[in-house]
Amino acid sequence: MMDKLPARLADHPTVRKVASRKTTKPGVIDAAWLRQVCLEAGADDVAFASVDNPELASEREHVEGALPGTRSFISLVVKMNRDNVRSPARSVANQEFHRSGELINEAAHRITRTLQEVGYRALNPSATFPMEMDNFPGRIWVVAHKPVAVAAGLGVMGIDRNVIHPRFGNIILLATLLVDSQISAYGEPLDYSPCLECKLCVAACPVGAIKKNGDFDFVACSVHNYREFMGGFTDWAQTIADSDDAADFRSRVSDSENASMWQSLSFKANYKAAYCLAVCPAGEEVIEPYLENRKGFMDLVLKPLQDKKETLYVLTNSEAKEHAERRFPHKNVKVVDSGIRGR
Ligand code: B12
Ligand code: SF4
Repeated sequence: MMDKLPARLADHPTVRKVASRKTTKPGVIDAAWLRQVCLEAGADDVAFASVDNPELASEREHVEGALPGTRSFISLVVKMNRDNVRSPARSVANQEFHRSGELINEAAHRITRTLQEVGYRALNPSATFPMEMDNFPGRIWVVAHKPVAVAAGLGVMGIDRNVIHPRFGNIILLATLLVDSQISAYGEPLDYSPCLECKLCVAACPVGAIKKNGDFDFVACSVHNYREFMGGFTDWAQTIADSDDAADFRSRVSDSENASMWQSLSFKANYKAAYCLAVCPAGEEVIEPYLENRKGFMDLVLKPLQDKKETLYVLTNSEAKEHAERRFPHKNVKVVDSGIRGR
């Protein structure tokens, strides 16, 4: 039913065409239909949550800001290729993160298009980067995928603070779509955690970001792992500004570090680690080699990452510095600035 329109608008060819066609307003989205749409678009698993879910109260104002009238979340999972993520060759692991990010963003984009075409308002915030950098160093993400996935029943956060899917484990990426309609069935949280509490993630993290009790030092993680993102890039630029001349700059930053920064700026920003995901044996599709031979699994997956000669980035006087120097004396520990002011 249209508003009463002024004659100038009512006579417009577009308006006449639209007024003459029969339209039915879409109702509540059928969960089984939507699940099929998501799987066909490339998701490996999907589940739904309501914006009214009290577990997701933290997301409400943010998603309302992005899509006013959001009623439901669509939570997607895409598996990554396991041995790529596990490889000590960082170029291989990074390529896998980037490609999987493209796949999940493409799937989310297709699903959004389908929803739009049947008459819903929907959007897909970036699964990975870019994000809302005006808010940096605060919350730059539109929606936090982990709590939505947990509330929808796609997994539970393990000791490593990543969501572990009951079948695929945690070598996965997540995405969340927003839609302005209710969905006929919402997921329920799992009644167990797939995390085995084996603590391989604690042993693997080179800067000690993951604590045995499940605490997470996100500054330690972001200073090292995100050396070629946001704050790390700013510190690199500060180092250029602070250097007396080229020779001084080259004494502070190695050729390899400069070339790596160039790669991150030219192609896509590269992570330094993600060893917590790599070593995690949880999940029905992942666990068998670990159950068959736990020592063998550690030699094959954990040890090469621990043995890898690489530079670890830490803040001065930090627990991360102490941990890196004590646990990994064969790695080069480099003190840097976080590049972030006013946290
Ligand atoms: C911010 C962020 C980070 C930050 C903080 C991590 C964190 N635990 O929150 C840093 C830079 C450290 C990071 C690192 C990584 N991330 Co990240 N990250 C995100 C992001 C954008 C939001 C995370 C979030 O929801 N945080 C809020 C709550 C839910 O997290 P939390 O663990 O309960 O709480 C911690 C943080 O809030 C942190 N914190 C508190 N206040 C503040 C303030 C700021 C400004 C920041 C940054 C953090 C922070 O401390 C809390 C206690 O540990 C999401 C993408 C998205 N849009 O959701 C990806 C995401 C969580 N990351 C992901 C991945 C894969 C990684 C890395 C493996 C990156 C890599 N490729 O190397 C590492 C793993 C680190 C780890 N073990 O957690 C995946 C996880 C997939 C999964 N299986 O769950 C996500 C979902 C991206 C995706 N599309 O799949 N990440
Ligand atoms: S590596 Fe072990 S302790 Fe860490 S998240 Fe995976 S199952 Fe849990």
